[in-house]
Amino acid sequence: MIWNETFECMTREEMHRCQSRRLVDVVERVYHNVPFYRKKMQEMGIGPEDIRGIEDLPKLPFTTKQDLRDNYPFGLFSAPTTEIVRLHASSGTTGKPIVVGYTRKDLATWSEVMARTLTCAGITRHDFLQVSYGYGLFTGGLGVHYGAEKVGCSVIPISGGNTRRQLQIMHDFGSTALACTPSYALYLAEAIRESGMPREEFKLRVGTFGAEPWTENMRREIEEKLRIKAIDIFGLSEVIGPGVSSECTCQNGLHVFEDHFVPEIIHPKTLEVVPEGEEGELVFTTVTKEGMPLLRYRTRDLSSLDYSPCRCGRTLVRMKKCTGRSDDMLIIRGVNLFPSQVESVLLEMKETSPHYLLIVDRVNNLDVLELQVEVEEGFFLDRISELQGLTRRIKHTLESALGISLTVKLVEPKTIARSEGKATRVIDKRKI
Ligand code: DLL
Repeated sequence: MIWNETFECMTREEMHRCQSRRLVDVVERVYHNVPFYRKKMQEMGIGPEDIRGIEDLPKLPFTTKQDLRDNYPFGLFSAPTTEIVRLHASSGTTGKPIVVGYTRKDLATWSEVMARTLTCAGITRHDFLQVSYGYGLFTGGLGVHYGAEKVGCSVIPISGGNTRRQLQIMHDFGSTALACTPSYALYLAEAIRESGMPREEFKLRVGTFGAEPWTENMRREIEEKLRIKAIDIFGLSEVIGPGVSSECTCQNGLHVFEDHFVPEIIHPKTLEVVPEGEEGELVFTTVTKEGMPLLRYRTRDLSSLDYSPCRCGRTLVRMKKCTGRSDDMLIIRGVNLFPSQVESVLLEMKETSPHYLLIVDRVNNLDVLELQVEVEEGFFLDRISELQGLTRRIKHTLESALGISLTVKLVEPKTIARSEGKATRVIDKRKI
């Protein structure tokens, strides 16, 4: 089944015309409403009249996470706050989050693209959908929720965590569909096995998984262990949240909802658009958003685009499953984390040096994070109680700054290997 055949199955020419019309409108909008974009365009010597269609996209300026941070919190909004009806946020490169604002129309767009996403996975109003993404500032929970209500599913807004309760509800309510991160899906699979509840008593048949990279191997493992079809869904807060693209049941690339989010692939160094099919950095222009439209937003996610037709009948371009990034952002249990966030917290503490190492691993299908940090020279603490106190303080400060739990290990000065070039800050042992 296809949710919206008009937009999901149009010819390439029709899609071009649709994107062109919408691009012209959005450029006009941001030029007049967002000083940041007006200034950028003026500096480049272009105005809205220079953008006549989608072929003019490469003339427009890029937007980066840094730009969002510089304009924190609401500087890139293109609608007055009286029109903004929802705010969401995700981690930025330092302590400050990235903030996004939605108008009522944006929420309707979001529900629409999420309804398409769920339909792509074969989810219908006959399904009981357990939404185990976090609800809150993170876009996962509420994003899936509204789309699922639009489809007419029986939505179970259980949010993340509390695995025992997840299993009980899944069992007792007869959940047929599951939405969560792929790593949590694997964790749930193990938990079902350990609970001793027979798999036959569960009705689960499909899952829509995303918010972090996962491989074909992981897909196979989830599909075997949970005995379901595992569908990859992609999105980012800056663009809308989940609902940017989704696999269909062919599981061969993710259909981008390109009538709303126009994708490009650029070379991360030269910033030139690469030829079709080549891998590079994904860039999105939101052509229908009102609250915070973005021009050529650099996601830092690596992928490629495939315009060939798909067996499902959708003509929407497909992006390759994302498995890497062109920056150092880590995703740990669905939470985005930059090593620089850890560094800025450590730099504020006089007892620790900025020499540190983040060790990420996956234990029982759950990501675990350990921080090893050197104690400042001359500060080495002899008393165990002092050491424990400092460890607790670092752990507490980081956990509240990052929104993720971790273990902290203090090490003696000069024990973390120094490198001659770029320091190694992260050892990622997860074999996904
Ligand atoms: O993770 C939105 C989302 C929620 C997507 C639920 C899918 C499901 P952010 O927290 O802003 O938003 O993180 C966005 O997560 O730039 C990618 O690096 C990564 N990411 C999201 N989905 C996938 C995926 C949500 N399917 C960042 N595969 C993005 C690989 C993904 N990486």
